[in-house]
Amino acid sequence: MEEKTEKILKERLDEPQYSKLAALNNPKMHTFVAKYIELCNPAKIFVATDTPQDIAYIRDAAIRNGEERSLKIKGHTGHFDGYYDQARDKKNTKILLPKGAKIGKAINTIDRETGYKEVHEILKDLMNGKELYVRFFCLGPLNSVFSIPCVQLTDSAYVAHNEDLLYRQGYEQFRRIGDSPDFFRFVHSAGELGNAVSKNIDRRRVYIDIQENAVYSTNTQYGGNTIGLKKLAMRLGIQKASQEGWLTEHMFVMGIHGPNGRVSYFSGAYPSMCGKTSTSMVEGEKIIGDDIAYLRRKNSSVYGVNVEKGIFGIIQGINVKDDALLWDALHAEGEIIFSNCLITEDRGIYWISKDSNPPTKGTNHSGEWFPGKKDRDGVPVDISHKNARFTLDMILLKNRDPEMENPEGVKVSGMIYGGRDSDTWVPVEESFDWEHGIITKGASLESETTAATLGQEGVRVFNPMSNLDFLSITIGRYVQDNINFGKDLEDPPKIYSVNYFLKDKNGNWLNEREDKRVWLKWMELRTHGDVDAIKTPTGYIPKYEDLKRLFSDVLGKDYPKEDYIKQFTFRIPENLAKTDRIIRIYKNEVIDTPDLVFEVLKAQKERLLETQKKYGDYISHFDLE
Ligand code: SPV
Ligand code: MN
Repeated sequence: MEEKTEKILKERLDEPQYSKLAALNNPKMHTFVAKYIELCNPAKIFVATDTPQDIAYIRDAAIRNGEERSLKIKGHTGHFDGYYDQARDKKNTKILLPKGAKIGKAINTIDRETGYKEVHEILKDLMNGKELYVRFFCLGPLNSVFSIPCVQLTDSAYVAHNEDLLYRQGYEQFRRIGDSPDFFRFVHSAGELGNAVSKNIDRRRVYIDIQENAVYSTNTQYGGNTIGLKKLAMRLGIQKASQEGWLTEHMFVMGIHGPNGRVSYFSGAYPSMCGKTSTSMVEGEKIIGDDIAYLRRKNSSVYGVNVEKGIFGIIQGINVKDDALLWDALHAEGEIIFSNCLITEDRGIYWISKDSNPPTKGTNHSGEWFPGKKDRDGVPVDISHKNARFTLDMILLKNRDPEMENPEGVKVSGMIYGGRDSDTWVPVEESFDWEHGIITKGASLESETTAATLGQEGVRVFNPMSNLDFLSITIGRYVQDNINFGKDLEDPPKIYSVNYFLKDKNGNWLNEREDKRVWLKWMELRTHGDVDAIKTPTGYIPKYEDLKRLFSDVLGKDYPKEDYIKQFTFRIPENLAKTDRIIRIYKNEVIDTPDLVFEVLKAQKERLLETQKKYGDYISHFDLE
């Protein structure tokens, strides 16, 4: 290491911590750590290796410094973020954009020099009086072509503890990479605390430096803003993937059981709160990951891995009937962090719609809570925050597929795109081919806003591949990367859309939550050509007979023909409006739309118009042709 770096590290670290750092032969990492120790000026520094003792030190520190409290069930802890620090801060999350670079207005940016200076001024002395944790992790399985080593600096033991549950330990991976500069860097400080929460959220910043593969996060605690390896690393991953010819996707990866012991792997992208985690956790199937996937090409197929090894999931609405597997895990002994839930007097946990017996007092993110409580703006305070979360290592899950640690990844047979859509897409549909799927399903993904977000309900928001919030390259380039990725593969994954949120004219849901188990089985069969399908202008839909059999086999339910007709009636006016909307967005709001996007969307529009001429607006009789 450089002399200056060595001097800083020797001065600031005690001998055991210094030796742990010095044992890694990576001068770039050493310089980075020394730079932020000098700037942020913590009182104390702890360097964690992959040993159980070091991991336990972090876990205990979170309790010791009041960021977490022990709960009734062994291993469970509760944590609160500040009342106004409960979600990803999109406004203050910015890509540091180098001079002259153009990325399009859909992506939040700040001039690199200005932003770099601003956040470094904020970081100055920000860890005053606090302990800094230096952590090493690995994105993707260890020792694999997918692995990306990461170093995280944080003054929050809660953040570091979350990462222990969510990511593979990476100290040994750092040993393996030697002096390679190819790693991601994260600096986080919760800043000054009051009542154990970040006090100065006006100086909350999440700045992403794509030039240095670094992210700086200040004056915030909420996981989506602070857990470097999650959505912050995703921006760096998207850029890296784009340069190297692979994909970083906001996708689950899961194994679906077919006939005769067959398991086929699927990945799936859905915007937040659209059923991504619950799909990956359905009964009877196997989970590899619930949130982020890396996908690479090999032997003319696609292979995928879970970037993480744990789940940071939304807890609202999890109930014994619909989420049996998660319910069991959340009630068993084991290391679980509950963030922004209600903690009852007997140190139990409660969340919105857990069961029909809500407690009448307790402590939540707003402090002491009671029914009818309002915040300072007169807004009612729910029993837990809508975005309240649980963090667990997937080792606690019975349906965890050990293949998740396979350094080769799993072969992906199908990719699914799903959004919240009350009236346009049918519940499940297969695209004609790779390009058609990427363009009319992935790149055309929209989702309706819910009561869980501010503003009007039911407004459609464009969210290509459910990755818009995390893009660090232009939308056009990202879509082109996706198109290129599957182009000349002999065996590309089939691409599907799903829609769990169809409603009838009176606003009633057309499907039950568990119906998705049938759609998954149908897609699995389709990838092997085991069932036929009906061609529509937008893709292939299931035949009634196949669904009837699957509803009976999978759910033990009858599936009346009327239900099929209601759900799978093809809606031409809505599909035409959607196609026009997407064409308009790619024309007006995206600076570098590939021509192919317009060609494929226009061809789809032509098919819709022709079909409309022949059969009218609403068609439920394709199968009678
Ligand atoms: C999401 O919102 O998509 C999440 C949680 O997975 S967060 O970490 O906030 O991104
Ligand atoms: Mn997510």
